[in-house]
Amino acid sequence: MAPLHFTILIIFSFVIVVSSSSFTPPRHPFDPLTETELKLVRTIINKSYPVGPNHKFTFQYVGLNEPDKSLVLSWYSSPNHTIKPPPRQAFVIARDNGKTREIVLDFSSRAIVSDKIHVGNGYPMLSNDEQEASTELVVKFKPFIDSIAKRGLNVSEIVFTTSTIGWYGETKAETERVIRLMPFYLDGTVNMYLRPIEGMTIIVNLDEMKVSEFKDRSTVTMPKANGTEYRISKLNPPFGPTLHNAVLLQPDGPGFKVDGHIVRWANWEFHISFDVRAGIVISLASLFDTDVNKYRQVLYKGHLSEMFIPYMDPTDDWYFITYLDCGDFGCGQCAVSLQPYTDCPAGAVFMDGIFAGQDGTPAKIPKVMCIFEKYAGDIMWRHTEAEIPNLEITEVRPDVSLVARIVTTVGNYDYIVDYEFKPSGSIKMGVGLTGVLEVKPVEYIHTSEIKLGEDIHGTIVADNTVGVNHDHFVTFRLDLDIDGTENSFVRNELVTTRSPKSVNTPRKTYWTTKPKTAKIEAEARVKLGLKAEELVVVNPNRKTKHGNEVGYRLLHGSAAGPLLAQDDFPQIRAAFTNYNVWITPYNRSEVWAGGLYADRSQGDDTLAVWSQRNRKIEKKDIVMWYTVGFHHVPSQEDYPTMPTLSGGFELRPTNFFERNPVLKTKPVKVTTARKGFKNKSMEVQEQDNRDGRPKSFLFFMFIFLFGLAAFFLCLSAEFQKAKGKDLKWDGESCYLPENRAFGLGIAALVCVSVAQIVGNVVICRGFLKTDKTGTTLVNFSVAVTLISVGASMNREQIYGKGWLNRECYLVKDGVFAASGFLSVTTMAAILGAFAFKVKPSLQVLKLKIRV
Ligand SMILES: [Cu+2]
Repeated sequence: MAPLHFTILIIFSFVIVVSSSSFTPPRHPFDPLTETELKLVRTIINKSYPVGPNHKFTFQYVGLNEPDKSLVLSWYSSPNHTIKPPPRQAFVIARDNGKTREIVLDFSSRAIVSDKIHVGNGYPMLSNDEQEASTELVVKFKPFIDSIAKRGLNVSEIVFTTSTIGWYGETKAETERVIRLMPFYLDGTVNMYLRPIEGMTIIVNLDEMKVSEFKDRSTVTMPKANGTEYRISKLNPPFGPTLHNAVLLQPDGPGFKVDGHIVRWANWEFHISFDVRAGIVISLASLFDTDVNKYRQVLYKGHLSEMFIPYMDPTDDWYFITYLDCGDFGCGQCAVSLQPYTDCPAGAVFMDGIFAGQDGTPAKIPKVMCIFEKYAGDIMWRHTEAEIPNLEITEVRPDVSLVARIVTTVGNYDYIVDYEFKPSGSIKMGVGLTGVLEVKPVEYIHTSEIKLGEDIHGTIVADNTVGVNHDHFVTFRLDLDIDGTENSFVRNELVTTRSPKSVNTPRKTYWTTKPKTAKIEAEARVKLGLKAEELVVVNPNRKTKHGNEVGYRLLHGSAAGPLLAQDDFPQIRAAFTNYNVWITPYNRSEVWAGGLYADRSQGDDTLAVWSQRNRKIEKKDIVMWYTVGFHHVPSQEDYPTMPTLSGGFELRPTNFFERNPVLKTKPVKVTTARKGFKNKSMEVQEQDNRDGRPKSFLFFMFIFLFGLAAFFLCLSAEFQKAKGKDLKWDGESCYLPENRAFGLGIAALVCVSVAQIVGNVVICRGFLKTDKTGTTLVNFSVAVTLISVGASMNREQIYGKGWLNRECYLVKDGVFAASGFLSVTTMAAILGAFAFKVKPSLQVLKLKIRV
């Protein structure tokens, strides 16, 4: 083949590889949308709608469109998941010139397959961008600047939080897409939440991006900055209490494997994903049962569905603070990067979260989720037997669990959400509340100053500062599939029974179980704590060897229900908290307990409304909804930051196994750590961004193909170079005609140089955490020198001039071939360094603080 044609072929192949690898579908149907997919969504939507300066179009939610459950299960149950996975689609909620648009986009056909305008109540999640834009608007708003000046404050020290305002019976026309901005004062503190500036009503219309209402009522005492600091570097002695360093020591490294988004640990296998609204999403959690030698289904899908945080102050500055955090602000969108060793212990594996910004451009929250093994010094099971003469037995197994964690900082509050898997088969959902209280300025510094009969709506926690009473309701959606989709919900009541007269006993009473299977939704709404009952999800089609229905029971945490009246507007919107537990039949559209459109919702699309349909739930694919509730009466210990307050619940196997599933677990070797000991697992592990792979592949191919081209061009030059027979002699001087090896040598030089420049400059500086480029530079220099010299010897050497000192020179056999070999080894060295470690490729967007 002619060398020119060969070069064209190489470049053509490269172009094909580039274009074909630009879109690689992920492997698992529940994998979160990748950077590439988000970009594709943006491109297709921008082409399909008149997006531009005169047509406001904003992305409010972009996520994976829930794949059809039956298709997912068919794929999942096929041997090695070989059958075709369900179509991969994105679900987009956008604001399109004042309307809410729902778009479903299919990736394989690269087409919009569904598009409709939402006509009901409520608005989509707020984007970070529009909240930031609204604060920038107000800080330049003249009446606001004047008010601040009137109070003798400095505008440059003001920061805002953005608050949704709920719904208080307004008609749909009156319910505009607006938010309220709440100003806080820095001036000597970074703990702005403890210095609110009250007495102002600032409303911003988000669609028009203008201040639609501004009122300044009064000046209220502002709490001082003194005592609000929480950074250790700024605090003064005395310090304490002193804690010794603690570490989980795993000399053999972590015991779990992360393959893409699939996590395997002990007897568990599950998929973990990130959603901008829910945060962590756990799917297809299965347990390996050694008795039957296979994985058994437990949880099809579990995640945060909604949070409800109503504050208990009905005055003008506070009445509207009744957040639906996940629906209003996005519990994933507000999630923060986790700090290695403090947010998550040594040995944790971190994963990034990728989501679409307001204009559809992908943004990343690095290390947004972590997975780690937890050894808290608990006992998994034990027994000491001392009753047998001459024999004492003690068997103890320490408890180790696997935790998937996310921290959502919704303004002042930090919510720690844990999904904890135990080898015994339990899954524990944990919610930790920490951060900063939301406070109200008052004139008092002591409880004795409070007027008789006056309600200050909270606790004086510092000078002029009241921590306002409030609730936290955190609702999980748990699509349990116990050994299959056909499940029932059993309320197993423990009933006090009088001993029958027929039995000769001095005992008057005992309790016994009265199981009742809930047939319809109304029978499965539970207010915890009212009676003694076990709540169990069973598979009535599967029984143990002893005839018990296999199941999972709910071990609930402290029971807290709503205290607002049923007809109060916030409670109508958050009616999903009316019961702690609900069971609904699986419905693909029933995901968000407060409604798909939570902001300014009117309570017509909540779990409470769906449940009113009273559908059949016996032997059906059912979903459990559980609300973790806290009534929070603030205390002085919550100031200036609050120690974590924890709650949660557990799903525990009940007659799921034939016996204790951890009976044969060997005792874990627990080692103590000493100074100077380097633990292998201490290294922070970072999950490679899977979406970075196509990009890495492109660079890989680029260098590989150019290296290969250089090799073949050198080889070709080797065969075509000037030979002794070409040499002419006029008696005095020598002459050599120009040869094809000259062109081939130049082409090889270009190829090897391009690959080297791209490899070293672009990749090594931009992507690699290595400086092992020295060897490639030596190789490269030798190769370039040989090829340059060789090529120039194949140029025309004219009479009287020759190549050097009027003498003609020929390239020795093997020089070009050796150069080709050197080119290949240079590229191989670069590729080796490349494979050594690839940094994530996505640009990290720094997110500003918001509420
Ligand atoms: Cu609280």
